[in-house]
Amino acid sequence: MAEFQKPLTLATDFMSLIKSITAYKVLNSRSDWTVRAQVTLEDGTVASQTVPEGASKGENESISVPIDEAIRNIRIDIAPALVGKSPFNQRDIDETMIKLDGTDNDSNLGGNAVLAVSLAVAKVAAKSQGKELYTYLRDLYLEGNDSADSGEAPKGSDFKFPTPVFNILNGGKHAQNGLPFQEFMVIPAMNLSYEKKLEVGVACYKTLKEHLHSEDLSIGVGDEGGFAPVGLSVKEALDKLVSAVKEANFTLGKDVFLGTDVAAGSFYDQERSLYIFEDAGMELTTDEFFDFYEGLLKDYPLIYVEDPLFEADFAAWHKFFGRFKEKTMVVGDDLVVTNAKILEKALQEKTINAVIVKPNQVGSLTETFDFVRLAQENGLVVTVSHRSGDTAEDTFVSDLALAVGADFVKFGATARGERVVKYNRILEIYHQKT
Ligand code: 2PG
Ligand code: MG
Repeated sequence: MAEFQKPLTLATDFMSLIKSITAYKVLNSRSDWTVRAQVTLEDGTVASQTVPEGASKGENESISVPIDEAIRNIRIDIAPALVGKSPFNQRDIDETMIKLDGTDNDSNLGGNAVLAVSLAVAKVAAKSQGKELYTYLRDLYLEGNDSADSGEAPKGSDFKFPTPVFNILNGGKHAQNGLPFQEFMVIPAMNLSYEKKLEVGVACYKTLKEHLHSEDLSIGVGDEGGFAPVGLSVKEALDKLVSAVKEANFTLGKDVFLGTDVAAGSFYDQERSLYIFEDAGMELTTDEFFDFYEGLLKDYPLIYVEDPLFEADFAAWHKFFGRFKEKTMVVGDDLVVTNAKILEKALQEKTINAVIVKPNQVGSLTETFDFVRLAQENGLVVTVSHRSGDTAEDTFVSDLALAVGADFVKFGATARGERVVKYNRILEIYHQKT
């Protein structure tokens, strides 16, 4: 008797299942160990993925477990649960791991373990289909997008190229140079080509270097490749950016704008409810800090302000948003930690008009997509970001930015291999597409 044969209509009928998953440790840019997961399909396709690690983290981020535990969890717990599954059903892969973990912050298996596998599966699936990762991710993203027609996501073969925000002067936890704000950024005008925008970032980076050197300030760099001189106040740091932009012959407020990631939680004293600028000997109440921002927004073309306040103080964020939203993008990072549930709250309480996207804050690709979808449905500006501890082999966030149609990318300065490789990957795609 003839055997029943399934009609070969589904593309997945031709596709390979997961054969094995393993993991081992590799080094990141801060000389810390990180996990690399490797996934092999039955058809022999192999892909691997490392995960980054932040220094200034939000309290609600997915929890990384120690490296040896992460490796063990991938080999002993995650691999048996995923072997035999289809790598093309990303939601099933991610939900299986989330269920296996059983917590809402990945603290059993480790967000580092779960994310490494989640992203490696997407990569191996793309590779097995012979697709570029950004194309595969775009299709995956749009599949779950009910409002694909009305959202900001790219359609068909159209890809939107993001504007980089270049962190060319480092402070906070990335530099330990006494500068309280973490990142000082130059942002090229939106109407330039991606390549031109990179040229603008490079030019400002170089003039900043010359400028600091001429003033006998250090030109050593911080974790994200920006310069990290000691002894500058916030305003002096912004003044250095202004000089760099001018010396590169750009017009500030026309060709180039400024931005900052305050990472305010890293210098907020929760017990005393004060923002502490230790080196400057300043202690500011939230209201005083608002006045400080008023001055900054008056004096500098700051179009991007990330984490201006301690993340748990939603009432202050609401007030800040009401007061400054016409003047600048109010960007939530530690506030929302790439978590759709927390974003819902942030939206209800009217606190932000822009978000940062970092897959390792939430622990899986599916949850990252759910977050971006919600952000875009609500008209928020989207920035896809690296972490301060990152690897030079990892360009997943570059492809992700293209896939979701991000408005901005934040990959640090145009220096240090692990930063440059991410800008260059978008350049590579840019040349494929234009
Ligand atoms: C941030 C990030 C990346 P970290 O705060 O936005 O720039 O820093 O990875 O240390 O959290
Ligand atoms: Mg941040």
